[in-house]
Amino acid sequence: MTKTPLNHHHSNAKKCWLLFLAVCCSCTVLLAQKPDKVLWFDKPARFFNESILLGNGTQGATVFGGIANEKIHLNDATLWSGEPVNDSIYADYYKNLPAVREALDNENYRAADSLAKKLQGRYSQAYMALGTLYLNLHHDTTATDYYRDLNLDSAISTVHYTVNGVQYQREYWVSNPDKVIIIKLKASKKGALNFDLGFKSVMRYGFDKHNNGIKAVGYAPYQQDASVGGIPRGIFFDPNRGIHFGSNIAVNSTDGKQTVDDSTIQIKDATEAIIYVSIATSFNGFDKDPVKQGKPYKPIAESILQKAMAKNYTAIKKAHIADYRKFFTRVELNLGWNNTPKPQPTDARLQMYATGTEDKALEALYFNFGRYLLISSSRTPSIPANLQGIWSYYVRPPWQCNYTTNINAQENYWPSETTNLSELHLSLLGQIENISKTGASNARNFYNCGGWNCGHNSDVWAMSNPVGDRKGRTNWSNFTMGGAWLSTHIWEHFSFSQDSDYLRKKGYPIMKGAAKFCLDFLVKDKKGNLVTSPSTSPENRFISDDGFNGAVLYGGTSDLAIIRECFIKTIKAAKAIGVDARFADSLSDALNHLHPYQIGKLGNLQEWYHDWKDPEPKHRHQSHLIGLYPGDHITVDKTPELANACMKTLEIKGDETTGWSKGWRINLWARLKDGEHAYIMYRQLLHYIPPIGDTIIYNGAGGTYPNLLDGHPPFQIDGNFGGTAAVAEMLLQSTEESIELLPALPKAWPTGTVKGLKARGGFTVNMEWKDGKVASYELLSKTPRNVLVITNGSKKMVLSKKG
Ligand code: FUC
Repeated sequence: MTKTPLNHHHSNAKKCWLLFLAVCCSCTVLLAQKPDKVLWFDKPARFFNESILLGNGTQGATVFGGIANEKIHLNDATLWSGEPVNDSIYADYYKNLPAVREALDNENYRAADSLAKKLQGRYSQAYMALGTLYLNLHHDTTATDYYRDLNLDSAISTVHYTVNGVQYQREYWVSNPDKVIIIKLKASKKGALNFDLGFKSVMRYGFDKHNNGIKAVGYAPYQQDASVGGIPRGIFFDPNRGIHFGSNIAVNSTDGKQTVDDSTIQIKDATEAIIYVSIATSFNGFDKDPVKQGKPYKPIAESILQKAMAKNYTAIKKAHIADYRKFFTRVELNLGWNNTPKPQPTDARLQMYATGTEDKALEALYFNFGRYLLISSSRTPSIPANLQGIWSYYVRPPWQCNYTTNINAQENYWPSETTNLSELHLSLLGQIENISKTGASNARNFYNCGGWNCGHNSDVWAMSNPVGDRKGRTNWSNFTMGGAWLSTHIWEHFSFSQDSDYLRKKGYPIMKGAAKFCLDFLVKDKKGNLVTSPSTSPENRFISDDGFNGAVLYGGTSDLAIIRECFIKTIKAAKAIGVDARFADSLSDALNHLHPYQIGKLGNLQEWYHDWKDPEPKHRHQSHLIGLYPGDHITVDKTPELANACMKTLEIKGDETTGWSKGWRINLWARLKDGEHAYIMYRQLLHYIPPIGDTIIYNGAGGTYPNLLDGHPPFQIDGNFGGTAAVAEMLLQSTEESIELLPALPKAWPTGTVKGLKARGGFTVNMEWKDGKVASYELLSKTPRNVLVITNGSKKMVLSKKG
């Protein structure tokens, strides 16, 4: 193995970039920036999709960077509508199951579709906006030299501009160690800083008496009914119910005068001021009443604020940077900078990229930004990143901003292990544990089965019932495999981390419960093979032989693919910790009797039990390909016919689809070892979507907004995470037996380096490649181990180094 130092990062390319900057640009800020680590803009954000998102994994701030009028949306991962799940209302729903099965046995798909609605329960609750901080600066509304950025090296956003010869600077960040949101303002001229600050909320809210600042208090609705068909339904507030919050806001200024009333703070004639914001909610766990058993949110918010204000500002900042960098710096990616266009705001770069311009640093920036977003949104125990991470300003967010467990919740966590953020996966794994509890009643109530399951959604209350309120469209409401799919994340976490203690004590029993539900739920088809009944294929529809456009059938490929993944991984888990050999045998036996994959007339992987036509052949979902990615029981090497059929399915679907779906397809093409197609789709994912205001628009091409957020449309964070995972998947793929380097490298990335990617088996991989071939690499693991490495078409056993 040849070894070259990994940290020289194409020094020539970098030198060119810096030289170019020095010649072309007089602005020192731009000189110092890295085009793969900084998002920047030359004007304030008008809309959310232009703003900068900050977060400590629980509290979030959305910064607009307004000149005279600044607003910052505040969020907390635990502020949701609703109360703990009451599943006793579903106790006898299983009595509706036999009729659906009978209709399906009789091939009466029309009857099955309408009977299946009796197997639907309530919709999930919604993630809530907490409030908005308003700053009115008493100076002109127009400025020169405006600059706004987010530095991914430090998770700090800055804004500066000049008004009447005075330069104003701001710095924003959200600290995880100290739990506060910080905004520091500074004027270049003594005493030139004059502003007032207020808080508003779309929740019910008011202000408690406070001598030194603002104490905002409020509460979320105890019930928020999802909109159906775009029509909003009930939203119910009661001060004695639901999650309550407190947000304390205070300012430290070096000089000047501070006036405080209960709802505003005024600063006059200051030179520098630091705003501290703390947030706490009464949420105390998925099964605790947030009022009767709620957390003392008011004293918590107060104590966070007092502690932070008593601390040295620089110390808080240092602790924030160190804490964030502990995660962020684990991976360093360089795809080459040679053809990066001249320094331009991020939105302009995206627009140029959409015209076909090469910008490898932008491609790396998107990857880095995805890791940044996960670090910033996924550090709350048992509360994973939701459809918008933690950033939402709606009372009625799109799709309730919940957890959608037929792809979206899972896709959020695809980069967690491969890009070396394994601890962040724990938020999801904790929630899966909670879902396994509500899911056990669910399995019993709706299907008379053991184990646990989850339908199409979940929320902060770990709800798991099928949604739809008995009127929902069956193509998505009646999904039964959310739990089985989620359970595979437990294996992924073990496979990468090798944490057998976790697997034994926590993970395996949950996996076993998910598998037990599937075992109980399976029935025999007319040939004696095992199938699910009823079954759906997220969120697609078929046209049956007699022309019925339906969604409920038996033996849908996606259900069976998820069950295969669930069983294969549960068997592996049982073996890894040496338990339950007999249960594992029963799973192997069921695997051997599952209705096998079928290849359709068009050479595609058949989605339905029968080779039916699709009313929408280009449908965004491709859940029947789960065995190829994120699963691994379909591979180019071991099951080439099935892999080919998957490819055919993707070809039929084409490349135009929603953001998350593009994110998924890049990974699928990478697993098909087609780096060129993966790259085409990566460019598609980065397709520029112009900001069109804050109204929620549900159509248009999927892609990327000016602030690099994924557009379904509307904004949905899963595409960011799917895209980030996909870059890793193009550079490295691993199984429990082997590691393949550059399995799907596109021609566009002939030269590069990556440090810190993770492979199954607990390995860390650093490598460098030149002319499309691996030039050098090193494997590190806690204890040195032999592993089969595939590079440049050849295989060899390599002993990893300790590290
Ligand atoms: C599923 C998808 C939609 C959207 C929603 C949140 O229902 O089919 O495209 O992503 O989740």
